[in-house]
Amino acid sequence: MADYDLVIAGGTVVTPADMFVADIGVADGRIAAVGLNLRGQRTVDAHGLLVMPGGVDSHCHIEQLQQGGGADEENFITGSTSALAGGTTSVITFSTQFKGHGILAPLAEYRRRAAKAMVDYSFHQIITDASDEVIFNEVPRVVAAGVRSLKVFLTYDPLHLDDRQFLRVLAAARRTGALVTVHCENYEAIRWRTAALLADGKVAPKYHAWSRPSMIEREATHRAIALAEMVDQPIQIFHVSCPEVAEEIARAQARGLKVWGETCPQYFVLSADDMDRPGFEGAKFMCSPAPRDAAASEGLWKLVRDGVLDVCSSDHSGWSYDTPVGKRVHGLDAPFRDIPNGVPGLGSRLPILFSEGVSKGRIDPCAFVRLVATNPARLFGLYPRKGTIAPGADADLVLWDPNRTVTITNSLLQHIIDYTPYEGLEVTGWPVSTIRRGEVVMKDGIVQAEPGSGQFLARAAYDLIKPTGNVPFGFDASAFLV
Ligand code: DUC
Ligand code: ZN
Ligand code: ZN
Repeated sequence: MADYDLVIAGGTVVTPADMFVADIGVADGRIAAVGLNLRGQRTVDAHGLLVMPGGVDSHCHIEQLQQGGGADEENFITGSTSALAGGTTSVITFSTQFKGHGILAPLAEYRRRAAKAMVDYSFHQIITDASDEVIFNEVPRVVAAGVRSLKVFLTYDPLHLDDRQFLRVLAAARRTGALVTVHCENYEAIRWRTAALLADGKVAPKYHAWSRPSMIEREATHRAIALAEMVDQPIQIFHVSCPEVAEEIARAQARGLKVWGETCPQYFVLSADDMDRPGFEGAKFMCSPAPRDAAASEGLWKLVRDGVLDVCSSDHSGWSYDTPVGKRVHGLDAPFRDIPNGVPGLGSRLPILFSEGVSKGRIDPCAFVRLVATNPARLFGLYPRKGTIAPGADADLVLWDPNRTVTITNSLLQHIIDYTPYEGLEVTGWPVSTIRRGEVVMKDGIVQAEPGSGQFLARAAYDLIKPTGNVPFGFDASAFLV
């Protein structure tokens, strides 16, 4: 008699801590047992494959509402398809705010759009205008609804916050028990350098990197950490591009601060030179912070191994290359300043990291699992439901062929964006099948999942992001509504 709805048989199970050959028994969409000789109504043969937790992509932009109406090209159906094709089963995307407006109405509209998803999903709430109404009334309501992370930009028009506004967001997060995630680049320094570059006629995509060298990211990271330390508010630094930025995080961690660092595949395999292609082609590689160079990429791996950077998300932010709404929205002669930033990466995240990390011997499979699934799940309050293989966890799994060599082409990634910056990149290691809550939703590249079958992941309060209790002079300024 069958004890389980589904058994994944004979694979090498990779947990955050261990690797062993075992069967996984699934009942009611959850892992019910990890053992030997399990019997299920259905069996998936995993001999010769790795069986890993489904990826958790804690930073991706899907169908994000845009100023002036509309939304990002990548929608929740195509975004889910790409994620599942690449072995990712949960995402955290962004509900945004437009200056002068609140956050409740866009969140309601965003939830309506996300209801089509086939991956499980949660949101970060972007704050672009730290008004009294938003900070004192709306943030507590949004956090109570399970959106337990706020995102701020220290640069970008019209998104960026000045230091005073950033402090108000940090304080609101401390009062409500939310994490703050931060895009760290110095707004004024980028504007100043950009003006000089344009005055000198340096307008091509490659000058995007020139406009925002690494010290611009390092300075903002240092400042974000200092202000968060003063408020005693845990933060995650988004998309760290190079070691000198990560070293700011390492110093904070050594002082016992709750500061975490995220990086992304683009910082391991792209460089500033990619933007120096003929004509407009360089726009395909344009994201912020800018990719640096090979030495920076290699240096990031050491910081991953040391645990300073413990999450690798995609920062999927797709803008098609050949459509009028994407990279060329302001024309093929647009100066770098006016070209939308971002690269697609939902479906390529796991293959690139596995190949560059595990196949090339830089990290072991357990470290890979921690980087792409366990650590993001823990940091964002989804663990142990997500991010691990253990009884009681959702049966979100990816069956992985560690020996399969694939040359990445855009069509394999199944996103709506018409290009990938990784076209032609050879990777070793590829997802064979993806299982979401016990349902096989991808097999051999074919995604079959009902639109709307993804679940909203409301995130309750959790200990990891509690403040440390250390405030300067013992005075907790966040207790005052200023
Ligand atoms: N940088 C961001 O901060 N967000 C999306 C895309 C990008 O390049
Ligand atoms: Zn960012
Ligand atoms: Zn982003």
